[in-house]
Amino acid sequence: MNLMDSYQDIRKEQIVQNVHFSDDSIELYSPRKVARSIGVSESSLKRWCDAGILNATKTAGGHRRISRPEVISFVKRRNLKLFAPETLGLPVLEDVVIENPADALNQYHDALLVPDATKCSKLLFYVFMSGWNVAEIFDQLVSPAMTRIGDQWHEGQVEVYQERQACQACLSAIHQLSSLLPSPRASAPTALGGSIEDDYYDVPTKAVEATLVSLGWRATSLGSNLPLESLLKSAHVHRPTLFWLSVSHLEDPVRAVFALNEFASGLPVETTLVIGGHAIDSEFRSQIKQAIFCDNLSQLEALVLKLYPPKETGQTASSTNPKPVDA
Ligand code: B12
Repeated sequence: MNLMDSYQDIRKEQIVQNVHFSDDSIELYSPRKVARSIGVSESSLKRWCDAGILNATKTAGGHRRISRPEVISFVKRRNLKLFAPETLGLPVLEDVVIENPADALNQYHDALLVPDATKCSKLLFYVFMSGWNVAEIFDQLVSPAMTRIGDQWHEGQVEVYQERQACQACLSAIHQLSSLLPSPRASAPTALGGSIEDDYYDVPTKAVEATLVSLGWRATSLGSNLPLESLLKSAHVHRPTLFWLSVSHLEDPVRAVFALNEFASGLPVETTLVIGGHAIDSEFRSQIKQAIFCDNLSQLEALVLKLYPPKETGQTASSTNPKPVDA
C-alpha cells in the first residue's frame, strides 16, 4: 500500500467516524440506500413500499423515495436494526455501549459537562432507537442529567460557564433528535408555547415541542422570557389546539397568579392551556383556573392521547382543530 492509499484509508475512516447527523432529514432516499441501511434486500424494501408498510413517495420518473424519519419510524415500529446508519447520514453507534438506564444517565451527564454535543446527540439517538419514546428521554435522561448539573452548580462543583455549555450541548442534541421525527401531516393539530417573562429556560420548552412533534402534532416553541401579552397575541393569530407554558422560574409569584389567570381566560375558547415546569407547586396550581397541569412529559403524552386520541389528532384532513374528548 502506498502512502496515498493509506492516507485515503485514514480519511475514509475519519469521515465515517465524523459522520454526524447530516442536515438532510428532508432528503429522500432510494430503496437501494434504505435497504442497505437496514440490511435487507432491495426487492423486499420495494415490496414493503408497494404494500404501504413503508411510506414512500414517487419521483416524476416513477422512482420510489423514502424520507429518513420514515425509515427510522419503520425500523422502530418493526423492531428492526439500523445496520448502516451512515447510509442515511446518521452517526454510527458502534462506539456507544450503554449497560442500563442509570448508565445512560451517567454518560449523558458526563457528555454534557465536557461538553461533547456529538456524544450527547448520539446517546439520545441510541436510546431513541432502543425503544425509548421522546417523553421518556426527557423525563428519564435529559431532566435528571440537568438536575444533577444544577445540584453540582449549587454545591460549587460545577462552574456557571459549564452549566451554560451543558445547555447548549443539550439544545443541540434535542435539535438532532427532532430531525429524526416525521414531519406532521398537513391536518395535524397545532400547539404553541414557551416560557414566560423573566424565565430564561430554553431546554424545557424545546422538550415540550419535541414531545408533541413525536406525537404527530405541529408544535412550535416560541422561546423563553416571553411577555404573556405577546404569547396571548400569538394564540389569537394561530389559534392552536393546545398552548403550553413551561414555568421554571417565577420572578413574582403573586403577580404571576393574576397574570396567568388573565392569560388563561383570554385564550381562544378552542385552545387548551397546559402548564408544566418545576417552579409551579401545588399551592400555586390551585390558584390558576382553566389550565391543566403536568409534572412531566409522560403525563403530557398521556393527556394528549386521552384528550385527542390518534384518530382525531390530525389524521383526517378535515380536523385541524380536533374537539377534545371528555378527560
Ligand atoms: C440550566 C439551568 C439554568 C439556566 C438555563 C439556561 C437556558 N438557556 O436554558 C439559567 C442560566 C437561565 C439558570 C438561571 C437560574 N437558575 Co437555574 N437551573 C438550570 C438547571 C441546571 C437545568 C434546567 C433545565 O434545563 N432542565 C432540563 C429540563 C428538560 O428539565 P426540567 O426543567 O426538569 O423539566 C421537566 C419537567 O419540569 C417538565 N416540564 C417542564 N416544563 C414543562 C412544560 C409543560 C407544558 C409540561 C407538560 C412539562 C414540563 O418536563 C421536563 C422533562 O421531564 C436547573 C436544575 C434543575 N433541577 O432543574 C437549575 C435550577 C432550576 N436553577 C436554579 C436557580 C437558583 C437559578 C437562578 C435563580 C440562579 C441565579 N441566582 O441567578 C437563575 C434564575 C434565572 C431565571 N430568571 O430564569 C435552581 C432553582 C432552585 C429553586 N428551587 O428555586 C436550580 C434547581 C439549580 C439548583 N439545584 O440549585 N438556570
